[in-house]
Amino acid sequence: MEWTKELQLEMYLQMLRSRRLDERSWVLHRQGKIAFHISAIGHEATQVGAAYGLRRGHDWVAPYYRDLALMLCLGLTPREFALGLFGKSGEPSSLARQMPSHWGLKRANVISTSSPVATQVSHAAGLALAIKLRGDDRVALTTIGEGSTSQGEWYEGLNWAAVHRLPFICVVQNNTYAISVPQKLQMAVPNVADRAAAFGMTGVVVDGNDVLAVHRAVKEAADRARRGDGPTLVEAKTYRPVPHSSDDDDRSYRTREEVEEWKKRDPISLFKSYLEMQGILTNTISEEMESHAMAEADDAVKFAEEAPYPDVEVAKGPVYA
Ligand SMILES: Cc1ncc(C[n+]2csc(CCOP(=O)(O)OP(=O)(O)O)c2C)c(N)n1
Ligand SMILES: [Mg+2]
Repeated sequence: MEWTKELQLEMYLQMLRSRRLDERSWVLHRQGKIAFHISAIGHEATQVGAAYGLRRGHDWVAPYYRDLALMLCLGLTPREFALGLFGKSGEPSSLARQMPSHWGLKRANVISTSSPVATQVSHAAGLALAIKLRGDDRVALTTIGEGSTSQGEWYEGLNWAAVHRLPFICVVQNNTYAISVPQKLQMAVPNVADRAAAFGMTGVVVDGNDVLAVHRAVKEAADRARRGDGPTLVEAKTYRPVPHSSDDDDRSYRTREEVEEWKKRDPISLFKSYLEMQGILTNTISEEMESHAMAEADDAVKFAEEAPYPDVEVAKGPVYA
């Protein structure tokens, strides 16, 4: 697979946009300005690679809470994200009725996210069935953490997708923890993707810190789905270097040394060095991109801080209609 310079720079910028906005969200939380944040830091290569493997805006996506970088690639604006952080009027996912990062973006074919983990998998399998019945050329992609693959919905969704050879992709973002629970207490196999054989679908393990590798894997899965050759389970191995959410203290279940080790595999640093080595990313471009990402985060926060809260009648309304 070949990647143009432009495409690689675009993916790099997407990773940077997500990281800077995410870091800003942690600061807002520590300043006491927002109540909650759940982070995509460390997962940017997985999510940007997956987004770019799709026909964005055409394919259907059932994401999970950690998908900030994925959502930005699908067209969620930083302002819209920030409105969600502050619970302000105009938030597109649920009119600010759900917690932040419970995505939904109608114009981008992103369906509403529910808090119980793995429910998105059955939704995506249903979307994939609808696509097949209509005979269109879309695919349905869902994302999930490795811990949540212990839920029944995950087995049911994947089995269904395999039995009916649906245009379905499940990207498992394996960051080795489900809050405090390590992978070895969730499953007796080394790879989530090893289970693909039991469903009768293609399973792929990929380096989730390598945006190009994830892009290739998801693009191949989407091509397979569009050919009518059925679903794919893509497992992206990555890491979460920050606490599970702003409500978690990760010092209680892992060492600082372990977290420090991650810095050697930070997906943004890795891709940056690669692009510099290839002569694709120059200092000038890099600085421009940094300023762009920072300005976007500044603008989003200012916009959301100044935005009004929803009217009580709107805030009380249902999430699902
Ligand atoms: C059915 C259900 N059980 C428990 C929870 C609480 N919970 C929210 S996130 C989470 C951990 C999920 O870990 P993983 O699937 O590995 O995803 P990660 O957060 O690591 O990306 C848990 C247990 C929930 N939201 N839904
Ligand atoms: Mg996890």
